[in-house]
Amino acid sequence: RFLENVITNDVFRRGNCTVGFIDHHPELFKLSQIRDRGTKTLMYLADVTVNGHPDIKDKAENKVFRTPVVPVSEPLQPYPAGMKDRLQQMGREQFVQWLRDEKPVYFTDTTFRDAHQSLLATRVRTKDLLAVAEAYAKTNPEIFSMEVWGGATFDVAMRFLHECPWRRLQLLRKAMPNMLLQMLFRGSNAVGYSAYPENLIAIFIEKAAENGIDVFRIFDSLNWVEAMAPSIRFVRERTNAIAQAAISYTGDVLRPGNNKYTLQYYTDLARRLEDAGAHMLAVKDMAGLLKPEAAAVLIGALREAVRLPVVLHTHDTAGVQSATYLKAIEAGVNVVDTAIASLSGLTSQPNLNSLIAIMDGHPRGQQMNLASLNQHSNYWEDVREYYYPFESDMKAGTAQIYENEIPGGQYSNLRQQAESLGLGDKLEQIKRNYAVVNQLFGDIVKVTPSSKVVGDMALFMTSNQLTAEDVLDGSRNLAFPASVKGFFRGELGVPYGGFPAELQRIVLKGDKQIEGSPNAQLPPVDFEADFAAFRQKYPHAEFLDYLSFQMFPKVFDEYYQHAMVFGNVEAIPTPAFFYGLKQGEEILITLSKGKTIIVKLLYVLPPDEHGMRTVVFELNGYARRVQVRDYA
Ligand code: BTN
Ligand code: 3PY
Ligand code: ZN
Repeated sequence: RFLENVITNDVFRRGNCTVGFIDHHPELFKLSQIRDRGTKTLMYLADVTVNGHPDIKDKAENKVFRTPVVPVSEPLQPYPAGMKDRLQQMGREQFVQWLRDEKPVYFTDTTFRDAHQSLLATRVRTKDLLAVAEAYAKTNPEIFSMEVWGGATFDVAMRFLHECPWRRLQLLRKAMPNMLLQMLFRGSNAVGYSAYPENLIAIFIEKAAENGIDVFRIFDSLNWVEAMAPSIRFVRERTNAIAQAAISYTGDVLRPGNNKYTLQYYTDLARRLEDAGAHMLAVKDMAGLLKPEAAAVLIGALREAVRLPVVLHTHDTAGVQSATYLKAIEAGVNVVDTAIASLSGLTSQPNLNSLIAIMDGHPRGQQMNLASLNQHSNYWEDVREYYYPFESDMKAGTAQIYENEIPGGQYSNLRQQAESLGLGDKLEQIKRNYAVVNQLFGDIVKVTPSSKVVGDMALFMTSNQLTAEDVLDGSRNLAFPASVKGFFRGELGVPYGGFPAELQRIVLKGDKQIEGSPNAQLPPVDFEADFAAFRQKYPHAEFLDYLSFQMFPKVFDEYYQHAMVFGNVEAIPTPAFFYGLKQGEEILITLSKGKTIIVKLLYVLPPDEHGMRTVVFELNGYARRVQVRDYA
């Protein structure tokens, strides 16, 4: 006999439960209330051992992982002064002026955010980041900033890793007190994929700063300054952090005949962002299109147009972006975005370690701890193996990127997306259609979420074998993807140069474009009433969880239910988290400071007549059995 509980419930297990699941099935949660953390952890391990991890499709049965070597750091050795200390000493106005005039070029390290977002589908867990955070902060205080938060990490942490994104930030803040922590912020879309009410944006920024963010990189997917201005203002007015406004780079400023995204376009934008109150200016080359000669011209012009420090971000999809950085450095760029060697290159950022090596002897180089950086790279080389199911199979840089203009993070996910739609053999067609859609849409900036709209449309055209002419043939009455309709309704704002009128008419089918900015339509959140209702429904949750819920209600609901059943799964080592345990395997799990459990898998019994399996563990030397449903 067994008691059914949430993990043995089919609906929950397949992730089909809706927001009302807890209300409708209180009986499923009774059992979990009384379980202690150790037992919850055993439940998790039993389930993943028997049923596999829902996120892992092709598990390599006999894979053996190397044990990553965590670079040493002396726990008692104090943190050397870093950029965070300098910011605090100088205050932000003086700090950015200092940076602007500094001779050496500085580096932002994206390893903890964009690098794994672009190479490993954002799946790197807090535990693996935290393991090296302190050592990194103690040995590499010359780094300008660590990009650790925002972008896709917020929803992926909850959705796939069952982790609290806020806790990740808090833990990294504590481990890296001397470094500037940076996040990627999508303006009025915050860390989501559509607009949120302005008072929610304000509170989100305030709480992000309170919990550790020092540098907000703010962008808008259509380079729409109106959508970025409120975020810049909130950073200035409600925090002591730096508002780094980012211009998303598209096209090619030096292309003959280019009359849309010209040098003038970029310098005008830069001046408007400076006027809107930005402390720093970034060029966000999300697809890696900025060529070396163009970088020299663009960075030079931006340095002249504004008085702000200038940052350059790129993706190495074409394989040649270090050349772009060198030209940008010679044109006066203050900071470039790079990733630790073993998580660099291809759709990620250029290689930090190698760049530092080639800057040795360069007038803008400075002494850095390459030996330490190389140790950290070795650590990540081994940790990266844990995440092998999330690798793309890209082997080398591609010059096709200049034609399709697909952002790095989207490019590495495209094959998987195509395969899941049964279009695995149509990848080349999808990439070509991506460029076709861009032209149909009037040549727009493509970065989250506008890039997703273009991707959805390219997949739609490919699966329905549509040409540009078919799309423009109003008599076909096509069922356009929802994101495409939303785009033409103006839900992401208005692209530079406006919407192509004919296609807009065809897609909207009589529906109207919204007036003004997308979130001007949204009623403000009534925090008092709404938070109270949230607490009723999620009694173990607090205000930061409420912000997670506001961003992603359904994802939060599932995350919460998972936490109720399995507890906090952050502490489980990554191989066990994704692949379960093998018979006889023993692992150590530190549940909290001073509470470490030793878990050994003894054996898994065959399913009984109800499809339930008993999994027998040893927990701190005592035999413990838990029951899970076998879904095979
Ligand atoms: C337990 O571990 O048994 C209780 C779990 C309570 C988890 C809630 S879910 C949302 C919030 N965020 C956390 O990190 N913990 C709480
Ligand atoms: C994001 O918004 O997540 C990005 O990385 C855009 O480039
Ligand atoms: Zn990027």
